[in-house]
Amino acid sequence: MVAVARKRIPQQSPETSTFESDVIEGLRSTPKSLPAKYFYDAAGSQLFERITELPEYYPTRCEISMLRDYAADIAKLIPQGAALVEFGSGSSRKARILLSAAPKLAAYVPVDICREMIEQEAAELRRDFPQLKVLPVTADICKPFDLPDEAKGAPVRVGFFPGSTIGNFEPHEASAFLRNAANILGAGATLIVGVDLIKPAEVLNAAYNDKAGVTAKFNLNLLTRINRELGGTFRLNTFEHHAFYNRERHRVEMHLASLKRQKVKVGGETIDFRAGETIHTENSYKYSVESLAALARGVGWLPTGAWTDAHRYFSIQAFRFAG
Ligand code: AVI
Repeated sequence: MVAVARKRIPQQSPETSTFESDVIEGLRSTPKSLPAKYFYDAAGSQLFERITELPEYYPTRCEISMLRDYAADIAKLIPQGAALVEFGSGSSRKARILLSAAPKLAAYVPVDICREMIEQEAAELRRDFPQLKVLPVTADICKPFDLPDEAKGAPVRVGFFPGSTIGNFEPHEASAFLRNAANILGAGATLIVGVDLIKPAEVLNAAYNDKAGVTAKFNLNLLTRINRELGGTFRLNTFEHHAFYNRERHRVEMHLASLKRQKVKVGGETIDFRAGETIHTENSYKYSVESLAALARGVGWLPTGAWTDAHRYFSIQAFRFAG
């Protein structure tokens, strides 16, 4: 028998109680949903790393080779003495390409919610780029946060938001993110964004339904996390990964479908599932160069450059904020 952890509210950290209330709220809604941000516990982050190496998952490979191919052009948008601010920096792997191409940069500000990761990454960057000031900030990139004084004092700031993470936001959230970035970076700023493009459904469906089943594991890991952290009773073999391109809404949707009628307990609540009922776990919006430019224009960012690969699978787009 599986031991089910009891709900112990007084011992919970604020993060756990937000996770718990978000999960309960999502599972009580019709249709059921869970926020995609909760995919990224330690196991989920490792699974995502494996996704980026899958033959079917083109975005990471495409973006990295574009950053390498167009580094010199992109670096022209980074003026002397500028501070590069990366939103959701993680491993800074992509920023390193820009840092090497733009030696006139004065500072690099990696911003991420995970303090441990950016502090460790910052130490390595200081070693590899000894002339660069590396000024990590721990913050939620969707909320207002303060830049370090040295970055505020730079003649101009350049934002960097690669990985098509913007595609995991609802369009109104993407627009709120762009507005927040403008407020943080200030007048005269440039923003460089990596965005996955609208393309034939077969390519998208294959990218989110890989043959090795890694994306399925990544999706199902959310239930493992709920079981472990919230004492949930999800049986993983009774749920199945579903991912498909929704042409009308220009997004890949991921769901977890219950294979049978069942009850699941989470944090003292009992959730009923019909056979075939799904939990909507992620949207990955795909844009055209024009549709992202329209969204950005709406909050004051003017398009100043756009690069795509030969297949037009992925784009890197640059914007300027006049203020
Ligand atoms: C992180 N994000 C841009 C990925 C995407 O493609 O939307 C997350 C992902 N989900 C399934 N595969 C990858």
